[in-house]
Amino acid sequence: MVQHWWQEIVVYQIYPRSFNDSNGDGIGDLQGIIEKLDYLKELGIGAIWLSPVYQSPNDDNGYDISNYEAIMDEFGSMDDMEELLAQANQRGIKIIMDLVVNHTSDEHAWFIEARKDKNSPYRDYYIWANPAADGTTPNDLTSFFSGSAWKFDEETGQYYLHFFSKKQPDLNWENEKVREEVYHMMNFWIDKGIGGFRMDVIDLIGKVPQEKISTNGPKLHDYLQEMNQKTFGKYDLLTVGETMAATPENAKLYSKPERKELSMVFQFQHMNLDIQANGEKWDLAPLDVAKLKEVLAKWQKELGDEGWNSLYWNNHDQPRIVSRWGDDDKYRVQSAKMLAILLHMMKGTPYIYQGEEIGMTNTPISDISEAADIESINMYHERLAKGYDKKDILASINAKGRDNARRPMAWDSSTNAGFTSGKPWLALNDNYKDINVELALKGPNSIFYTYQKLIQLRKENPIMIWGSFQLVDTVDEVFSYYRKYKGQRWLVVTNFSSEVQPFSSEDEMKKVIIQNTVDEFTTLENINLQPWQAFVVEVE
Ligand code: TEU
Ligand code: CA
Repeated sequence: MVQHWWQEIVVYQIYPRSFNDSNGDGIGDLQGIIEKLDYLKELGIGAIWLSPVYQSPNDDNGYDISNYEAIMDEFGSMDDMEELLAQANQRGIKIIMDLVVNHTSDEHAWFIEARKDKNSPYRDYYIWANPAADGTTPNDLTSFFSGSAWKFDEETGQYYLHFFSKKQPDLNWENEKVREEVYHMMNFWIDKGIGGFRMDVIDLIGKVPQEKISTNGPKLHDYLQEMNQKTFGKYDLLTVGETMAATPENAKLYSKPERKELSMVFQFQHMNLDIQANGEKWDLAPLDVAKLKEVLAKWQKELGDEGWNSLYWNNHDQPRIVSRWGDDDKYRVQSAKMLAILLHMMKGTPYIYQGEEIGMTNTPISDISEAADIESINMYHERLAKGYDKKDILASINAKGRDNARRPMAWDSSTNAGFTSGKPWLALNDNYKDINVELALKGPNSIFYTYQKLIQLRKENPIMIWGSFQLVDTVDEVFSYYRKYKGQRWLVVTNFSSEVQPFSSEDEMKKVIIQNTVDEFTTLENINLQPWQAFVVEVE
């Protein structure tokens, strides 16, 4: 297995709008990120995944791009971007750009031209279809943001496809000119010295809408191999595909080195475990820890030697993990540390989402007027119209809404947590006086120092990167596994519950690697694990 730098580091995701505002307009920006690079250096991360910073009308907060080679006005200028790249690289931190090429904004020049005229040279950059015989939508494909995936365009009397908002028309990847435009843009950014790309909904680019095929279309891997060959394949860049329909089997197709596609993918199977059968993300169900163990162990096993895993609990689309599957009340610190140890000790590249390292929590709302995210707002109106109870709809948004991840970062206990000197674009969680970076850096036992130690351990111990994974058979709520490498054996033991749980091992322990309590271990036999207790020990 060839070794790559992106297998040895931890990536930190920044959602620029909510990270740090340097000019008092209430919106995070690039200069604000530059101000915090030393903080990220202290955490020890090796790369920053930057959510989109390109020009955008912000219908979907930057995931609707109107110019791929210009910076969004609110975030700053191309000079600021060049300075961020230089300042990060000086600190040994690479910048991973967010590549959003399944769709553009409807304000992109290509779409403005395309919608003008059926004979425009840009018409086939997008996906158009005539109305059905009865005048309605071409078929019943639906958008991820509620409603039909087809929008009627009066000007030329045809529908265009949009799997996300109406202002995010899908690009037609069958069109070679589209592919060439994308590759040209990617090389523009590669030439600036970026460390790689996160690829937004990349398993949608092979879609065949006429046959209602969305993910895993017939030409998906052909396109990825062509993209690799025409852009990043010549360099050693980190490329991570967001693949909502990935399975351990098809994930090998993306990350098997000899296939020359991607470094790794973000899979969603663990993220979909607290959803009712045949439901949407909003149809809540409790997490079954036994299922979580089964899913994550399968990914560890299947991609063990034939590909590479990403490891994540959080991102800008997911609720805060300590609220979702930990305990954000009595055991917030303990459970957040347990979740960090459990994830970072697995085989793969870990991703930390801004605020995860200090245990930031979800931010409940009591009225839809407090929501900013188009996905939540559209779902609210759609379900209200279908007769759902408003209380239930808000409960779903409070559990799974994307604004939970987008509340501004809490830097200190001053007004607006030091995020902005102005009015924040989205209100902060009012617990920032108790949960912020300044407090975290002071407290020797903060969640931050658990993340910092996990990152340091990864730098010092090849077993964390290259060791094999073997699940240990335990009671349902205990998630335990070995990592083994060149005769070394580490045993990871976590109590994924707020109750005391039994654990016993005949392994003879050598030393404690990391733990979230102060227990002194003399034996591993017949232990009563405290709520959310986690430890890693080296064993004979
Ligand atoms: O997300 C795609 C996607 O899968 C999301 O719709 C996700 O499943 C859902 O939001 C879970 O709550 C990517 C980006 O990460 C997201 O921010 C964008 O809104 C979307 O694509 C369109 O670009
Ligand atoms: Ca700003």
